[in-house]
Amino acid sequence: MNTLTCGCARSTQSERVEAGTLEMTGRHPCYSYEAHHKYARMHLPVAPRCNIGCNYCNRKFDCVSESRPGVTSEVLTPEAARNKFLLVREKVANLSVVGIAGPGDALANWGSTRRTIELIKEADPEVIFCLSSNGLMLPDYAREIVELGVKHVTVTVNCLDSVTGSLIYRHVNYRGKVHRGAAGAEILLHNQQKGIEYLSRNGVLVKVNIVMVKGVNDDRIPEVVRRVKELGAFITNIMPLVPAPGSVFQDYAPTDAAELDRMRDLCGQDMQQMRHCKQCRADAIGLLNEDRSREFDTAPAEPNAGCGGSNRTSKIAAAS
Ligand code: CLF
Ligand code: SF4
Repeated sequence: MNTLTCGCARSTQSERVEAGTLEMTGRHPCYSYEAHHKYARMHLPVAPRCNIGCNYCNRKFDCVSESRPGVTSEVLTPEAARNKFLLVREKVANLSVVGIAGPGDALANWGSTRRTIELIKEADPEVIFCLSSNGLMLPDYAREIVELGVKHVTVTVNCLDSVTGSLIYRHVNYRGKVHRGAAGAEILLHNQQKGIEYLSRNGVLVKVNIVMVKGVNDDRIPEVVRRVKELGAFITNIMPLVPAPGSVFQDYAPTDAAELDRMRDLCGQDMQQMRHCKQCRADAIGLLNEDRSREFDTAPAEPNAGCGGSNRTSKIAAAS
């Protein structure tokens, strides 16, 4: 395994974060509540594959950890993604962030993800890049993420212990070998924490998403929040379970809104909480509460595709 060594262990997070990064964060609609009314983001769906199996996910749809189920996305090559960015930049005012959030995992498709960032950086050095990942491959790629200048990374961490993890993750495909149950969860949880610590110590603002599943991980969420705070994370985003048809958790109750609020209040005593997440799709464009992705749709429309109101064709590659 590529060993990550952290920066100075004694410096505080604010000392490690450059002023420029904090300025960017003021224009990031997910990291800053105030920014979400003003600044737009666009997601580029260049990452179709995933390397783990979450029980709340149906891989016919986008990654549930950073998007809502029931809609599918086209998949773009890095070159097509750059071209789409140039088109959208002309038409969407205050576009500040380009995010890669699936429809699978950004790091399970690292070649495409990295190339997309490089191409867009060449075209516009001012863009704020944002990545979302399950964190499995962070020990391999965190250093490159830092070197690329990405300052905002989201990692979904649902628990700290492999027994709870085995209830959430069916398998983990790590470097070509499939690990099931607690053994797979162990690898994933270890890599997530190692990656969050490395990124945080190297000037990246890490947001941690947590999917709240009643009776599975809900009583463990406060300890997840405390742990990721220790590791240097910037903010947590506790998200409701939206049971995806066809997923293992399809018959589980959706997370109750009042219980979610109470959990956010409780965890807010330890750490800053995001409360304005829209669980957007992997090709979302615009303000968080005003998705304009269909205006820029390049996929041919198909009648009766029935994807939660969208009629895009799913071009997502098979899950690992
Ligand atoms: Fe996209 Fe995610 Fe970056 Fe935001 S979304 S990769 S951090 S630019 Fe934002 Fe959408 Fe919620 Fe994600 S509202 S699902 S938290
Ligand atoms: Fe689905 Fe992979 Fe996202 Fe889990 S990390 S919700 S399996 S796409």
